[in-house]
Formats: sequence, C-alpha cells, structure tokens
Amino acid sequence: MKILVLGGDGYLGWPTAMYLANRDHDVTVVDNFARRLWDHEIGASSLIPILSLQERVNLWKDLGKKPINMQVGDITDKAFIDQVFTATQPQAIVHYGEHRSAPFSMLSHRHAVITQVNNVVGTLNILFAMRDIVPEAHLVKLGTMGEYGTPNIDIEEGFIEIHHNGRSDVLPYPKQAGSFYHLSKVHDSNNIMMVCRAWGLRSTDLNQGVVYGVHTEEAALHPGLATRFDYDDVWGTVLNRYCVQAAINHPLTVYGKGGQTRGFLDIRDTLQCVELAIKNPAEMGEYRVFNQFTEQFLVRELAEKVAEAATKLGWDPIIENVTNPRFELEEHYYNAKHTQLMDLGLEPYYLSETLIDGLLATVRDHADQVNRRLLYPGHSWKQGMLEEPEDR
Ligand code: NAD
Ligand code: USQ
Repeated sequence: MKILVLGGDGYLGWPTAMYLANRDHDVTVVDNFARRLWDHEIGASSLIPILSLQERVNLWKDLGKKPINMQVGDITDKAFIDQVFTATQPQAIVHYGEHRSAPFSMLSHRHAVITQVNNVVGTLNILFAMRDIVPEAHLVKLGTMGEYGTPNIDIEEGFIEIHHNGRSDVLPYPKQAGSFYHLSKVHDSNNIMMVCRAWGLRSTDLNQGVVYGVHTEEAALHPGLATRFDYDDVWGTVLNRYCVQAAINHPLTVYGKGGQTRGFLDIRDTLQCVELAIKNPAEMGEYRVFNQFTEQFLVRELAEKVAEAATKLGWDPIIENVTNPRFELEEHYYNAKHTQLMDLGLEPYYLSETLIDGLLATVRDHADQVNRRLLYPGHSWKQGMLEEPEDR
C-alpha cells in the first residue's frame, strides 16, 4: 500500500516508517522537525543520540532496505499538505504529526496556542486533503487515552450506550481531558467524527496510552536507526523517567500520592496496532475508536516495579513522592476497555518481559548522557499559566 507517515521524524513515526517499509509498503514520511526545535526551547534532548531524518533515511537505503521517501514541511500549511497528497496518492495516512506534551501545553498562553493550533489545524488540513484528493484513503489517527480523563465508571472504546428518559442511543463517550494537549486530541476526534459522517471519509482513532521502549526489529539493524528516548520533565514519560532516575541514583519522582492509573504499551505493540488498523480499515463513512494499550498501572506501582528490577541489577533505587506539578486526581477508579485491537489479533509484549533487559539496559548504556537538571519537575501547572517572558 501507499502509506503516508506524518510525523515520521518522531519517537513513534520513524520506527513505524521502517516497520511498514520492511513489510513492502511504499512509505513516505513527512515532518517539519518542529519537535527538535521545541526540545531546544526546553533545553532537552533524547537520551539516545539520534541522527537527522535524512541520515536515517539514507542509512536505511544503504542497508539494502526498501527506500523510505521523505517530504519536509509543515502539516499546518495547506498548500504543502495538498501537494504531498497529490504527489503520493496515499491509501492510508498514519497521523503522528502533532505536538504531544501535556506539560508543554500548560506552560503559558503561547504554549497552549502552539499546541492546539498545530494539532487542530494540521488535522483539518489532512481532512480537507482527503476529501478533495484521496476520499477513499483510511486515516489512522493517533489520539490518546487521556481524552477520557478519569471518570468514576468504566471507560468504553469511544462510544457508550445511554438510556435517558425512556429512550436510548449509542453516543460518543464523554471527554474530560486534563490539559490543553489532551484537549487538542478531543477537538481532533470531534472534527474527524463529523467529516466521516458528513463527507463519507473513513478513520480509525487510536486512543493510545503511554508508550515505552525503543527496541524494534528494524532499529536493531544498526545503531544509526535508533529512535528518540525522552526523559525530561516536559517530554519524558513516566516510565522512561523512572528508569533514567534509577540508573543514576536519582530518586524516582512519583507525582503526589501516585494513585494515578494509566494505560501503557510497548513500542512494538504500537507498530502492531497501527498495522492491524491499516490491514483492517474502517468502512467508508465510518469513524471508529480503539483504545490502544495493553496493561494499566498506578504510577506508584510502576515506580515499585522499576525499583525492584533495578535492585536486581545491584542498583540502589529510592522512591520519592514529590509535589504534583499537575492538575489531576491522585486516587481514582480506572477501568478502560481495550479489546478491539486484541480481537483483530494483537499479541502484546508485557512490561515484565522487557523492563530489565530492554529499558534498564538501555538507560544504563547511556547513563553518562543524563542531564540531572531535567529530572525533578520544573514546571508547575498549579501556579497558573504565566505570561511570557517570566514563565521560562
Ligand atoms: P514526537 O514528538 O516524538 O513526534 C511527533 C513528530 O511530529 C515530530 O517529529 C514533530 O516534528 C512532528 N510534527 C509535529 N507537528 C508537525 C507539523 N505541524 N508538521 C510536520 N511535522 C510535525 O511524538 P511521538 O511520541 O512519536 O507521538 C506521536 C503521536 O502519538 C502524537 O500525536 C502523540 O500525541 C501520540 N501519542 C504518543 C504517545 C507516547 O507515549 N509517545 C502516547 C499516546 C499518543
Ligand atoms: N508522572 C509521575 N512522575 C513523573 C512523570 C509523570 O508520577 O516523573 C505521572 C503524571 O503525573 C501522570 C502520569 O505519570 O499521572 C503519566 O504522565 P506522563 O508524562 O507519562 O504521560 P502524559 O503526560 O499523560 O502524556 C504521555 C505522552 C502523550 C500521550 C499520553 C498518553 O506524552 O503524548 O498522549 O502519554 S495518556 O496518558 O494515556 O493520555
């Protein structure tokens, strides 16, 4: 198939591009390197050194692999996106090309606007390009489990049957996102759902949990094919951060009471899920939602798991409950359904299989690169959103 991978320079986009090219698809990656610029603003960088996208694409080809095409430009630029769609005529579009940090989106008015304009306008451009250029293409859109928030009832996959005043209907599951970033995904979901109904487009919204790991079959072919590993307080996700902290004898930073429950998955499962969605497309006019995670953990439980594994390696981890910089419930009910991808054939990798030999071994190899200044949370959501320039 002809597949566009939008955000192909990113943590998930690059491994996805290699995975799909390795399975004989015609892959074109699109990126404007915004993420590398946003890293500079925070003073953060990937723990694992990564080559430029051009170097990775060249290396991939030099290894005798099916070439990955590359288009550099901004998804929020409609003329650019129209040109990419016209030139490539994609049958599937995997859309990772968004801003993905909740803490960044809460830093100030400017950061909230950057996040929502980038994500919502970018997705609108894709939807119009689909309507006008490739109306039969299938959009595989990366959403997030955080769209739902933490309701006191079970979370369904996108829709819930409601009985009200003697009548019933299947309606979109209520969204109670907790950051401007997570809300940008809610706005995307609503826009996509509407155009599937109005224009007959088709889309799968993958409400993904927190992804961990960097090891994939393709990345293992050469160190230069590595994808990024974020551990700072703005871009780093919780499990990455705990592993890095354990490796350099820094306290594992559990935010608040640590009773926050989230869904998690191995990066190899992200690749499987995206492939399953592509192979089993939505019907024309259908908007469907899959909850994409394999295990759920409390964040304090996760810290205990990392500490236990690190102790087996002879390290000396300690866990610290730090003041929570975020707005979020620290104790809550959480039970999210996630059966649809399993029904399509997902065979999950579990954290227990990869924690020591995968994650901890990786951070140990790069421990000398860790910038300790990025480990304690440096940005509070509770002091309100400060205006520039005082906020940084
Ligand atoms: P990432 O920041 O590593 O990659 C995103 C890429 O998109 C970057 O290379 C960036 O430069 C590019 N991009 C952003 N805006 C763009 C624009 N306007 N034009 C062109 N390129 C643009 O993020 P990631 O971790 O790979 O996440 C990919 C997607 O998956 C995001 O949409 C994210 O919200 C979603 N997601 C990620 C996780 C996770 O744990 N990493 C979990 C759930 C959902
Ligand atoms: N947390 C800690 N200690 C830390 C860092 C985080 O306890 O050092 C806690 C947070 O308070 C939060 C939880 O861990 O309760 C998850 O935080 P996170 O930074 O790992 O994840 P989040 O901000 O939700 O965002 C990440 C990705 C985002 C994706 C989302 C999936 O950055 O792109 O959409 O995970 S989900 O969480 O399911 O919405």
